[in-house]
Amino acid sequence: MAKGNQPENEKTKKLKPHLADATGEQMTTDHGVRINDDQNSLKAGERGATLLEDFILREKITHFDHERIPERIVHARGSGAHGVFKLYKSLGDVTKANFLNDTETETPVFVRFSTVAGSRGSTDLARDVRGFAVKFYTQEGNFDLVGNNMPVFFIQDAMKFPDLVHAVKPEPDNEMPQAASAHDTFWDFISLMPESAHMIMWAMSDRAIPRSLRMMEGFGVHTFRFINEKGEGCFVKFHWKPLLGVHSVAWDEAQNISGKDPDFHRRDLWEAIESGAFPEWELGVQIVPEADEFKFEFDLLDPTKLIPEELVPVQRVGKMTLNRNPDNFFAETEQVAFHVGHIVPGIDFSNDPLMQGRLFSYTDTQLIRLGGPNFHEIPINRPVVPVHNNQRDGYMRQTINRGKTSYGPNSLGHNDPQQVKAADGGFTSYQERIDAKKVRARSKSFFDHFSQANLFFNSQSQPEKNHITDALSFELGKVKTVAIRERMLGILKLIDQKLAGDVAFALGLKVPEKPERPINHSIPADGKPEDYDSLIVKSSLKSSSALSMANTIKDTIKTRKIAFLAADGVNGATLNAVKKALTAEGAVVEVIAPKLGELTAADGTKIPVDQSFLTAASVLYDAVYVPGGDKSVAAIAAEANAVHFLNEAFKHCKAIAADQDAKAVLDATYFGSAKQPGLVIGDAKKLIDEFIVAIAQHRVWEREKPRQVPA
Ligand code: HDD
Repeated sequence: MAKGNQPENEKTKKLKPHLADATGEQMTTDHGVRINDDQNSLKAGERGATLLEDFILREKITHFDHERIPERIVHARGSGAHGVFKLYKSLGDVTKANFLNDTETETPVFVRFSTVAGSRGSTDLARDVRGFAVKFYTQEGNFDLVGNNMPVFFIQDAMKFPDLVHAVKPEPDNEMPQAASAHDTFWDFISLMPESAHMIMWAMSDRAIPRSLRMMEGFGVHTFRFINEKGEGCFVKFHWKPLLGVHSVAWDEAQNISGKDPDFHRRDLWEAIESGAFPEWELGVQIVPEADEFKFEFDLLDPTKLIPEELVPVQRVGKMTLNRNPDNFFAETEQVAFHVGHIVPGIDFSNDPLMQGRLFSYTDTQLIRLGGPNFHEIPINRPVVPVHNNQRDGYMRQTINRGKTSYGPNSLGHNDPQQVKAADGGFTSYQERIDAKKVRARSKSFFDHFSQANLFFNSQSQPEKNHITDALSFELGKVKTVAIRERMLGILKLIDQKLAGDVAFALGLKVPEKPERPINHSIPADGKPEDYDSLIVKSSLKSSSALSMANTIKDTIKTRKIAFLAADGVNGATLNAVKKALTAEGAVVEVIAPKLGELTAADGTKIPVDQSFLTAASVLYDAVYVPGGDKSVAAIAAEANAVHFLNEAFKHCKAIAADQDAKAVLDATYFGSAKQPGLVIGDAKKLIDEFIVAIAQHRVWEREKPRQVPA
């Protein structure tokens, strides 16, 4: 079952009995009768009517009619992969969870990445939060870490989740726009929901348009609890840190990719795994002792807050490697059912009100999505350890339970299955003391909505700040109701005056002197509105370097896609030398030419062509190289699509390299061949070295400064 270099593990072995290969098999009906003809329906005579008795036709069409299941209400668009998790060091002092103690075992995982708002067939490059859900198949049962690529959330209480989702989904009268938050209902809701201010900064940042799913961070978002063998608890935040760094595309690029290849992220993940370039993340934990629960300026239970890494460092404790693509998208990626409530001994919930509400939602949604209470029996959802309990029956039950007893206690069946002592690994909840009044209210410690939004904005590099300003100007520019735009400017003013001013300028509006007080529905109808000014706390920490992608890893070109623009007469020696050097560093090179087939180099050698200018586009690559060779250079310089390719690559701040004698191609572009950052012109060795450094920088965002470019 292992494909190429994609290894087996305990979970993949368990999936084996469910695999079906169509190699040399005879065709049968679903009841096992061998089929003689499944191309012609049964008719009364050759030209006659089709007969109702044709059970082969009926079965085939009926199955087809029922092929679709309800898509996820959120996170419908997703891509999955199998892998393993290996612990570096034991966390035994804080948690008894076996997979976080044992450094020998490899724990199988299945991961599903997703966008949130779009439908199942929507584009990968929507400006959106990305889901980052990991199912650990541990020896003590499944642990699902159902997180996102952003560490905070829009709302503080799960009660508001349906409102948030209704607001961001396409508007109900005309079902527009698809997979986009740039519309009135979303910003109407956000402008009335000041607690979303911090998350909005993340969602308007480049984090919402990742270069690759392999280049995103992941976060458990909520504060969880760890429990050790002694029953002692502490708080924990989970992180995933990608070993390729955190990188994004430009917004203009994202919009183009959505047309050129809406499956861009899915394809990128699939191809990386198929080629053996397995994506890797380190698992990080921020541990907070219980005694420190109240030592922060924010409430640990508030999901709109993060713990700055300057205050509590992230300890990297293990590594996840995704090393196998699913065999069947529907059976695995579509049917996988994640649940925040799937925890194992040693891990527990906190009282974060968003988390508590999620605990109900995830089982409930699988019941409707996967058709009943037996979704845990679908192969991808089964734990690697056996399941025994007195749950029975229901739609699509697969286990054939034997014996008379399906209740406990019982004497007829030896009282099996038996409960397990805590000392032997039986799950027990953390014994938190609760002595409180039942209230529908929110803690005042949740009321500071702006300090971390401000901290996030302050922590960004200038290009990142520009992108946030542009994103807000774009999104609010698509909002038709001026009052909503103005209300949002009022919110932005509380985050950063200059940001509000710049967005107001783009919208042709003024920042309101006295911002409208956003309605806050967390206040009960008979309660007093919040004192708005008291919400504006300033964080003592002015900036946090982990929040800026400018500080990420920039020393590798592994898996980067580089386009070579060439035509007949190309200098084959330089083309091959540059290709060899880049691929040796782990990059992927594609030769793009006026037509498919082969190129004839100046020395007569043949060079295979990977794409033509018709099938390729610059937005699908990380960098471009133009090799020399008189005839090839003349052809590329005269090829409008090639010039457009380079112009776009330049606009999107990508590294561009050209041989000394290929300058004529650069001179045909709007940016020319004058010396500037990220533009490498030279010969062989020097060109290669400088080009590799430039690609590893990911983007030359500084190039945007003049911000006046065509293409
Ligand atoms: Fe959720 C799916 C992440 C809040 C209700 N959520 C879903 C998925 C991810 C998240 C990654 C996709 C899982 C997959 O790939 O199958 N959700 C989050 C995060 C949240 C969050 C990080 C806040 C910290 N979610 C949240 C709330 C509720 C839900 C407050 C409801 C009260 N989420 C759902 C759901 C989904 C879901 C409706 C849709 C499909 C599914 O569960 O299986 O139940």
